[in-house]
Amino acid sequence: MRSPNRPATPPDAAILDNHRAEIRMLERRGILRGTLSLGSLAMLTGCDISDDTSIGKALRAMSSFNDFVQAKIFDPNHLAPEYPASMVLKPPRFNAYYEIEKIRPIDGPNWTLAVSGLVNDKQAWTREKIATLPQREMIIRHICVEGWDYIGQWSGVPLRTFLEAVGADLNAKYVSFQTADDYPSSIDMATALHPQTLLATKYAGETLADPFGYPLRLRTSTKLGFKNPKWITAIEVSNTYMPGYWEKLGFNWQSGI
Ligand SMILES: Nc1nc2c(c(=O)[nH]1)N[C@H]1C(S)=C(S)[C@@H](COP(=O)(O)O)O[C@H]1N2
Ligand SMILES: [Mo]
Repeated sequence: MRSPNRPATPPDAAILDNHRAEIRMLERRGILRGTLSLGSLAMLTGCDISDDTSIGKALRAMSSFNDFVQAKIFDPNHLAPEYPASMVLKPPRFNAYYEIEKIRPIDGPNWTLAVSGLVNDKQAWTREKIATLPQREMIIRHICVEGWDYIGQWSGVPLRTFLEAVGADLNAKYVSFQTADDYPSSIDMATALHPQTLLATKYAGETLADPFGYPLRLRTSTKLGFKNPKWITAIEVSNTYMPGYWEKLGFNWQSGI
């Protein structure tokens, strides 16, 4: 029997290969640019950046330099622009590293959120308990590295509020997320505490629909789309760097300011 929070069909290597092919196509069309193009170059050349080749080393050095610069210029008080409700795209646009048909939503009634690491209270959270925390709404632009974007209206609990509620060490370096579809992701504490970083439970005032991360997903206004994990099952506060799904494939970890 499969575990309640796990999709029936975990994404396999073939699906990942398809996505790599898609990235190569976007690269040819010049859609991927800037700090990400080096990561894409790694994929284009088939260069495995976990390999200790010189190009691998160069790519890693470049990417950690980009992380360093982006962390330095991140302003914890600067708010990303918000938009009028009339601009909100309904329904939102879907993306994941596999095809939408493969999505198996989380088992809602049995879903719980695990909390671990540098926190005082490691009790699991239910949807009902999360709903008792103060909520915030924001209408922000979602930007995907594939070259598309949309305005979305997200509501939920500010991650800062949640971290305070569990007595997290707010001086820790990272907040990491595990998801039901094996898409680990992590952000730095400055981003986690930013007022426009939400544990989102609603889109356009309605409970999140399955493809968009029901029942809980991250929505940050300061990072690219891929840094917004959907279907979150666990949150960990730590000082250990954990590259996410796309970062392991060469994408820049900060990917936003
Ligand atoms: N769990 C999980 N979260 C994910 C992804 C994914 O494949 N799995 N894809 C990311 C990418 S690349 C983008 S652009 C956004 C898409 O979010 P949306 O479907 O709500 O637009 O989710 C991000 N979060
Ligand atoms: Mo994305």
